[in-house]
Amino acid sequence: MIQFSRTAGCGEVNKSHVGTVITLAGWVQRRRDHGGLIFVDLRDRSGLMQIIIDAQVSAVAHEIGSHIRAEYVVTVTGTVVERSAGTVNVAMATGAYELQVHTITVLNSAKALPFTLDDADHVDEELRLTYRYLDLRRPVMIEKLRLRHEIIFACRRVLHDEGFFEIETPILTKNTAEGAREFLVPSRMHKGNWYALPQSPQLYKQLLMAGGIERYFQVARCFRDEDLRADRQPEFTQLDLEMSFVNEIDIQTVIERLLASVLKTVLHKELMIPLPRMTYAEAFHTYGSDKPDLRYGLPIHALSSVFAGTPLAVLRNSMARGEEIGGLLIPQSTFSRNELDKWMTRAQELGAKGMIWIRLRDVGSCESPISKYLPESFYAEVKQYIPSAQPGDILFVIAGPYEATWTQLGRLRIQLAEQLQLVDSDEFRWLWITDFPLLEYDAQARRWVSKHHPFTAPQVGWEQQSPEVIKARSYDLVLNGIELGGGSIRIHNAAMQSNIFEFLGFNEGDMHDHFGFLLEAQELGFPPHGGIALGLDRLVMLLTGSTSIREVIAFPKTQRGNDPLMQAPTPVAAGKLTEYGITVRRTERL
Ligand code: AMO
Repeated sequence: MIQFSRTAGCGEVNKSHVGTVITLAGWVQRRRDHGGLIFVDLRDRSGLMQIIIDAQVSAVAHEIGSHIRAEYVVTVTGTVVERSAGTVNVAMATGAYELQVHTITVLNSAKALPFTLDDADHVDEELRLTYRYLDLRRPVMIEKLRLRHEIIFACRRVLHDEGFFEIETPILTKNTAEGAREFLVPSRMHKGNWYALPQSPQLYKQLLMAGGIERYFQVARCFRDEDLRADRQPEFTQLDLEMSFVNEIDIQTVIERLLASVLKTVLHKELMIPLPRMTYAEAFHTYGSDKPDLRYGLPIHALSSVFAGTPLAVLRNSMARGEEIGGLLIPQSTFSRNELDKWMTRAQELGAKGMIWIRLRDVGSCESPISKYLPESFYAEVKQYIPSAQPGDILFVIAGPYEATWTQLGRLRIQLAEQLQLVDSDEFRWLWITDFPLLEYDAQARRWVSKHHPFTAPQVGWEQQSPEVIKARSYDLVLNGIELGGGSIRIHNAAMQSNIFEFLGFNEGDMHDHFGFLLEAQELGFPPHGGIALGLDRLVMLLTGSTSIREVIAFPKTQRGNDPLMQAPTPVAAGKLTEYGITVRRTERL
């Protein structure tokens, strides 16, 4: 039987408690022993409260208090008193009060911790993840998980009010060719056969539309066996939704209303909707990316015309090959020669053959390693294409194939903005990117692959177009340079779906093996439909100002895909593998 009954949270103690007897329970954050008086900061989820154990008040409590240590779990009962004026701690929510302890009970002891909680920000992340439960005790982590809960709760409320049903879809599912690499699960009952963990509930949610559900959503766990980064985990959570009888704007509008409501209820911020929209072509041409960060400028400038008559062979030859010249203009740059050399190296690391820098001057020749090839009129010519250019600005110039060059410039733009501290971290810049290409060429596999997924509908006119110009009815939601969500209007017609599969190199047999159920459903009264999925971890990361999604996931994997707490993945006993009919070749390191 529980021997105590908690009557308040440590962080909730307020004026109304003064003079009353309350019972708190929590962890010992800090203990200071002043002989007859022991001060303890007691912590629970709600915050901190100072308790005083006075030998004069209770010798028994004082004796117990003299043995407790950091992270002991205790419960205390005592009287709330106001602190004297000089001892009020304004940094603490309950800093005007203290608890005069009558009784204290140790509920559990704690050995010395592997790291000090106050210092966890400086502790190796692997150690934090090994003892994640200790890490989570920190108020900053509890606050992140609280906000995550509030965000999910607000999403559920909005979607419920918008007429969506929350429906769970299977975790053990079929291996499909949706895009990312899947995690496989062996079947014991069907030896030699495998389930796949869903990389998203994509096909099930479409089948729910075939099932007449009309509006579905799910806080869905997704699994992808891909290289990990700060915003990627092998298992992550999507806010996934699908709607019937809608177009792109209908879906985007629901998301905008949802975001506005979440921001208002959770962060008390107004979101200006509708959000701005930009086509993929414009985003790529201006920012070298399909997820531009609009918190700063530094657009890419097309400079082939400026260099049309250049005597410089590298640029002339590049243009003769049909390549393009692009550049970034850094206003009033104070970069030294040494720094400029470093930027040239960075451009090469990003894949550029080389980079030219030019410091603009309105009189005399511009300063640059290629100054002797630049005409006196160079500044005036640049000014024609970049009216904002000023003497003292530096132009970074790269020549090469359009896609590669613009991608390199886009990445340089991000690095420059970081170095020049152009990013206002408090700002939220939302953006829809629309009109993506339907397909992209995978040079390694030597075939066309879907830019979004193979169920995305093409825009009208696609039958007459060649693969590289077909546009998709898809859209991404971008926040501060991070892809927060993606979705599309889907194909609901079997003939169109088979056609698209053919583009992707599926033969008749593959199509039926992988997607026979979908093609058949499309012949049995499939309604027009579309949807979107938001990366919930990414949303929470950005809204809480975190730098990695690992900060907003209770038990994330490391960059190498390990769970250092449970120590997964692990080898499995040979006997267990036999049950599944699996033998492992131990030639490779496990
Ligand atoms: P997509 O693959 O674009 O679309 O994923 C949607 C969003 O999920 C998030 N996300 C991730 N978050 C963390 N770790 C990962 N490894 C990871 N991968 C993706 C991103 C991304 O924008 N079924 C489609 C959606 C649809 O068409 O409705 C899908 O999954 O924020």
